[in-house]
Amino acid sequence: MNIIVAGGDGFCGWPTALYLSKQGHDVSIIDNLVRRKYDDELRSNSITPIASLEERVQKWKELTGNEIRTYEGDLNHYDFLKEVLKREKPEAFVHFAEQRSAPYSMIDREHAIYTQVNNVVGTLNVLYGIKEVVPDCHLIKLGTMGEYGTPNIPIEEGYLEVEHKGRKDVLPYPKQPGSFYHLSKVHDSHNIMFTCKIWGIRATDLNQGIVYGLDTDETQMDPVLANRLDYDGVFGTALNRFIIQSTIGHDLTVYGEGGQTRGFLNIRDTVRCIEIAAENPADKGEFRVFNQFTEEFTVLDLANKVQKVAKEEGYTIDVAHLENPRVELENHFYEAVNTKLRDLGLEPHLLTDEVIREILKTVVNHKDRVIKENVLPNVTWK
Ligand code: NAD
Ligand code: USQ
Repeated sequence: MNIIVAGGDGFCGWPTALYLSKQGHDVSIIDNLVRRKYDDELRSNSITPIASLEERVQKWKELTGNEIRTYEGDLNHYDFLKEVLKREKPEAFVHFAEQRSAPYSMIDREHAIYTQVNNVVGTLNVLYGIKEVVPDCHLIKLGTMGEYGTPNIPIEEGYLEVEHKGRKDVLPYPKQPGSFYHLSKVHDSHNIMFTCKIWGIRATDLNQGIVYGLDTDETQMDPVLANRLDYDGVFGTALNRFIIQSTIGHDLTVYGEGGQTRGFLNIRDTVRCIEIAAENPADKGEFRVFNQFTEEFTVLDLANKVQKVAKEEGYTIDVAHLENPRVELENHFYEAVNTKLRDLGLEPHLLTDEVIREILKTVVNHKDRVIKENVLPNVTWK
C-alpha cells in the first residue's frame, strides 16, 4: 500500500513510518520539522539524542534496503501538499502532523491561535487534497481521547444512542475538551465528519490516549533510528515524565490530587493500531471513530507505580502534589469503551513493572541531557 505519514519526524510518526515500511508498505513522510523548532523556542530538547530526518531515512535504507521518501513542507501550504499527493497517489494518509501539546496551546493568545490555525487549516487542506487528487484515499487522522473530556457517563466510541422526548437517534458523542489544543481536535473531527457526508471521504478518527514509552523493534535497530522522548513541562506527558523525573532524583510532579483518569497506550500499540486502521479502511462516506488506548489509570496510580520500580532500581523519590496549573476535575468518574481496535486484532502491550523498568533503563543513559529548569510546569490555564 502507498502510505503517506504526515508528521513522520515526530514521536508517534517516526516509529509508525518505520513499522509500516518494515511490513512492506511504500511509505513517504511529510513533515515541516516544526517540532524541532519548538525545542529551540522553549530552550528544551528530547532526552534521547535524535538524528536529522535525512540521516534517519538514510540509515533505514542502509539497514533494510527500504526507501522512505521525505517531503519537507507544511500542510498549511496547499500547493505543496497537492503536489505530494499527485506524486505519491497514496491509498492511506496517516495524519499526525499537528501541534500536540495542551500546555503549548495555553501559553498565550498567539500560541492558541497558532495551534488552532496549524491544526484545523492543515486538516482542511488534507481533506481538500484528498477530494481533489485522491478521492479514494483513506484518511487516518489522529484525534484524542481528550476530545470527550470527563463526562459522568461512560464514553462510547464516537457516537451515543440518545432517547429524547420519545424519539431515538445515534448522535456524535458530546465533546468537552480541556485546552485550546484539545479543542482543535474537536474542530477537526467536525470538519472530517462533514466532508465524509458531503464528498464521500473515507476517514478513521483515532481518539488516542496518552502514549508512553519510546522504543519499537525498529527504532532499536540503531542509535540513528532512536525516537524522541519529551520530559519538559510543556511537551512531556504523564508517565514518560514521571519515569524521567525518577532518574534525576526529582519528586514526581502529580498535579493536584492526582485522581485525573486517562486512557494510556504503549507506543508499540500506536504503530500497530495505525496498521490495523490502514488494513481495514473505512467505507466511502464513512466517518469511523476508534478509541485508541489500552488501559486507564489515574495520574497518582502511575506515580506510585513509577516510584516503586524506581526504588527497586536504586532511585528513591517522593510523589509531590503540585498546585494544578490546569483547570480540570481531579476526582471523577471515568469509563471509556475501547473494543473496536481489539475486535480488529490489537493485542495490547500492557503496563507492567518490567515495561516501566525497560523505559527507565533507556532514559537513565541520557539523564545528563535533562535541562532541570524545564521539568516543573510553567504554563497555567488561568
Ligand atoms: P510530535 O509533535 O512529536 O509530532 C508531530 C509532527 O508533526 C512533528 O514532527 C511536527 O514537526 C509535524 N508537524 C506539525 N505541524 C505540521 C504542519 N503544519 N505541517 C507538517 N508537519 C507538521 O507529536 P506526537 O506526539 O508524535 O503526536 C502525533 C499526533 O498524535 C498528534 O496529532 C497528536 O495530537 C496525536 N496524539 C499524541 C499523543 C501523545 O501522547 N503523544 C496522544 C494522543 C494523540
Ligand atoms: N499531569 C500531571 N503531572 C504531570 C503531567 C501531567 O499530573 O507532570 C496530569 C495533567 O494535569 C492531566 C494528565 O496528567 O490531567 C495528562 O496530562 P499529559 O500532559 O500527560 O497529557 P495531555 O495534556 O492530555 O496531552 C497528551 C498529549 C496530547 C494527547 C493527549 C491524549 O500531549 O497530544 O492528545 O495526551 S488525552 O489525554 O487522552 O487527551
